[in-house]
Amino acid sequence: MKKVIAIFLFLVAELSVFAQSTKIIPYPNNVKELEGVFTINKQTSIQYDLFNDTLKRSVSFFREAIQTQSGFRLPVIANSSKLTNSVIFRIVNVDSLGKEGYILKIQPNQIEVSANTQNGIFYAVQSLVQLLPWESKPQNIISLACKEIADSPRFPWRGMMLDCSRYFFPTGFIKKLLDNLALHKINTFHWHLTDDPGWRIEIKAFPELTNKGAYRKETVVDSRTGSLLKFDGKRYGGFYTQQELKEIVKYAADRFITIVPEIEMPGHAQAAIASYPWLGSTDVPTEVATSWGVKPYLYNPFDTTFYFLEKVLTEVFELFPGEYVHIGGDEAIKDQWIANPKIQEKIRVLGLKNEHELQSWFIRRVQQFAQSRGKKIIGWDEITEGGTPKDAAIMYWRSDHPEPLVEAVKGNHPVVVTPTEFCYFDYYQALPSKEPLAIGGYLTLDKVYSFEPIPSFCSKEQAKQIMGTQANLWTEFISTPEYAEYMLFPRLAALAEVAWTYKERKDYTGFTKRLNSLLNIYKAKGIKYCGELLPCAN
Ligand code: TNX
Repeated sequence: MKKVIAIFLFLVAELSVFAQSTKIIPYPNNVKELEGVFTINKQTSIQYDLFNDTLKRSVSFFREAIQTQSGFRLPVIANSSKLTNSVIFRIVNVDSLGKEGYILKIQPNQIEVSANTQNGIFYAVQSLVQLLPWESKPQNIISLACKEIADSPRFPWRGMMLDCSRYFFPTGFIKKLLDNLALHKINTFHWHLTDDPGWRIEIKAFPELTNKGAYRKETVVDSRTGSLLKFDGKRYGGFYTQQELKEIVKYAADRFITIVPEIEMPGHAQAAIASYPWLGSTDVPTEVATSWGVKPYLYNPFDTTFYFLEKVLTEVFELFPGEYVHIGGDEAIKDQWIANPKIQEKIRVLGLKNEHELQSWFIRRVQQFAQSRGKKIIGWDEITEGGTPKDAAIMYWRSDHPEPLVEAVKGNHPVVVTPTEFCYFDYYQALPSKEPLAIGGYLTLDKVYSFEPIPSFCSKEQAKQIMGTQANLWTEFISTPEYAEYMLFPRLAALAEVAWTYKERKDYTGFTKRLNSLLNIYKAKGIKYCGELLPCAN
């Protein structure tokens, strides 16, 4: 009997691997393998309605990929003048495809790409690009196996967060990262731009934020040494000018990625308070933080602070056109609010019970300002403490504190589920002894893959509040682009599949096989991924 079960399980496993022979990550939600191949050669033409400017961008990504693969640039012609040996792009109107879905039909005589929107066309192109023969050198003829894919994502928020405060990452790296997010059909780049060790966004109304706040006098070398901290003695810093930010926002939009900027409050505000001491909650001036961890510096809750934050946010809203702004809200220990008699008086005058309610009042005030400018706020799950501001979205991160997740869902708030246990890519991914120094934790590729973003307590109706998930790359221990890539890839491939592919379609064995092909693209693109200890490395 045992033998029969073993043979059965083997066959099921084989079948599922066979079913996933289409080497696309994240795996499409509908694939039908067809007979035959389509051959791309010098005579293959690209066709689309040349008056439809919106298609031009996505089509050009496809042309560029073919040029890299084959060395030739495919001619573009107007729609329907030639039907064979063509790749035809069309905007259609198919309800089931939604905003980001697409159909990709590879037949022996033509490839048809269709979607309701340019976003969908772009994702079809990403799938097509992954099907190219990256395992071999550029070729004159490219053969693609025929198939029909009808695909659309499980979640609308498929994200990745990068902390650029602890370490600053140059614009060239951010652009490369955006390219690579797009390859994985990630559509949200959450950009952590302010924190204690550095303010990274130019704000014209408050130049000291970057004159002063973007630089620290030195950096802790190994913060695990407890009270015996060692410092490198070197000034460190940098920031993004508004001109650079505008370029990056456009670069992201061209790849259908929305940037969600994060301006931390009321805590993680030491760099801002170092720049403008009147924002602080004590009379003792401070400097930009030189080490990591939770610092006591909080903005004070007086009108001058809101004047400041509203000016800052007005500039932020102009730079970032997306609907959400992230207002942080995490790890705001209340010592300075407790110790300040004027702040205690404010709590009394406002009729609040304690400092948690003051934080909630603070965030609500910012939320109302954002709302008046047509923006929504999202905050880390601590913003549920003392009462969740109405209409705020919650970013759930504390795996060991499930209460805010339950409260957010019950309170009808949209939620992005990004718990430390599955989504913290600053954690080790292999045995710590074999890896560069990291913050701690242990998050392997298969563990990321096993993540289910919809909490088991959710009803079908409540599940709709889960907007999606994201990977978080905090950078206390990640000071270079190379190391950031090592921590991100290929774990991001696993998370992308969690966010895009329906639960029933996921298959880790199939994923690791397909990952072998994706690694060839990583190599071609010069991504310094973590190749060691991968299940597919042998
Ligand atoms: C917690 S996640 C933080 C960050 C740290 C991170 C390190 C969150 C909202 N706050 O400030 O960088 O842990 O893993």
